[in-house]
Amino acid sequence: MSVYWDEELETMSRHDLRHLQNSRLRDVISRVYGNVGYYTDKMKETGVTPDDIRTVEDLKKLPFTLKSDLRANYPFNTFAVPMDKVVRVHASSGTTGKQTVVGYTENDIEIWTECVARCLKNAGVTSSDMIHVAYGYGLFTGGLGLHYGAERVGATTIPISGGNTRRQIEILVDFKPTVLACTPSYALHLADEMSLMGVTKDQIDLRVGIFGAEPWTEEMRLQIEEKLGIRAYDIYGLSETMGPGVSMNCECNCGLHIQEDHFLPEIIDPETGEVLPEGSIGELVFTCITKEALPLIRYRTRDLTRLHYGKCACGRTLVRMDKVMGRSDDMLIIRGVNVFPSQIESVLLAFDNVEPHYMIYIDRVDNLDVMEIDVEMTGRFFSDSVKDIEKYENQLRHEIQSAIGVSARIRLVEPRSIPRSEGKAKRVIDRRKLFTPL
Ligand code: DLL
Repeated sequence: MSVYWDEELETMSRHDLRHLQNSRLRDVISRVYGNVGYYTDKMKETGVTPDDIRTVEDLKKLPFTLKSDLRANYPFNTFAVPMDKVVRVHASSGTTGKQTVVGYTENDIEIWTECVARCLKNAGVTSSDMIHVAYGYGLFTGGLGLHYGAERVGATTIPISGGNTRRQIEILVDFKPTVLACTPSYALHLADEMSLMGVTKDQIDLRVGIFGAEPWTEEMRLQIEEKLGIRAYDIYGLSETMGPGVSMNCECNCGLHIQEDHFLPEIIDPETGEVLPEGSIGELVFTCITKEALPLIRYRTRDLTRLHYGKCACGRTLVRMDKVMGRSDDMLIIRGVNVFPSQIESVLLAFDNVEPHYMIYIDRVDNLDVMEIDVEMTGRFFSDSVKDIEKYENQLRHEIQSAIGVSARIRLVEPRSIPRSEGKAKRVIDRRKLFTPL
């Protein structure tokens, strides 16, 4: 049985793939130039015409598209087809400003469905599986994105959506789905609630998790695998390019294969916008080469990662991206030092008795940045070692200081005292009010 969903495209030689990308790129550039006033104006301003863009190497001549450009053209002005060709819209959550709206033609939905089906196949999902889709259904792309892909694979799909955790657990026990799709933080929440309800992993049949929509560390992946007795896979995507399914790791777990026949990736320096050499860490930028309704050109994701073009042991030739380290706009600058929440997570989760739930607070006191971290501990820790709390806090403080170069006040808190999320987790509260959202 093949391990690929679409062997021809997933294992195509780099030479043939480049050829396909070049021709799709030329096509999309002439479509946006002809149909999207925003791109016509921007290209004219930059002095670039569609004839200047012949191959992927020419991409760097084009200007970037930013989230603020989509907001300025809210809701539908960046669409490249008339509204009667648009069969669906979704929107991104808009936690830091007005939401952005994305649209799909029938063909866009077809491509999205195929991309998610490929991802599920990467994780070994087949028509014999039953998938519990606990991503939110609605304007968020997670629920419907996974749903269509799961049905395309032929798996039995449970469209449970987010929330009502106890009912979700009842379904896990009674229906016995084999695949769980939700955010990694919600997977942990489900595991915790299961243990509170006295449900053990032997009472469920889950074997695979399809987790994404938020950054999560390798340490967190291992904890989820242990708690739920599953193999946890990482699925990546963003509404602006499509939704989930832009990339996904395979059984080798050495990066997430990007569906490069649809999305052209670049890595740039987030400060200067300069394209970085292969292997550098920087901001991921995508050009959608097959989308019809919203084919974004050089869209700046703000996600930080690195690309690997070497062939993967699984046989796929599609470029791999590292697990997302965080977003350039999540980067905290604390007393001048750049800190990513994922670095803190890695340190914390290497300690025994630390639960994968924490909250980082940043304040400015007397013109000085102060970081405080609430770290949730296991119940066992509090009953066994009350006298050791101070010692443990000191150890954690020391490790954090040596890993990131900034000191933090650590507060060990009781089990279940950190708020749980049903969607994307919020782990940082910056009370310095240094920036006002766009
Ligand atoms: O989160 C789409 C999605 C749904 C992906 C379900 C995976 C699973 P947005 O709400 O537009 O879309 O948010 C996109 O979420 O730019 C990343 O910062 C983050 N993100 C998504 N997947 C991952 C991941 C969906 N696997 C933003 N790892 C992106 C890290 C992720 N961050």
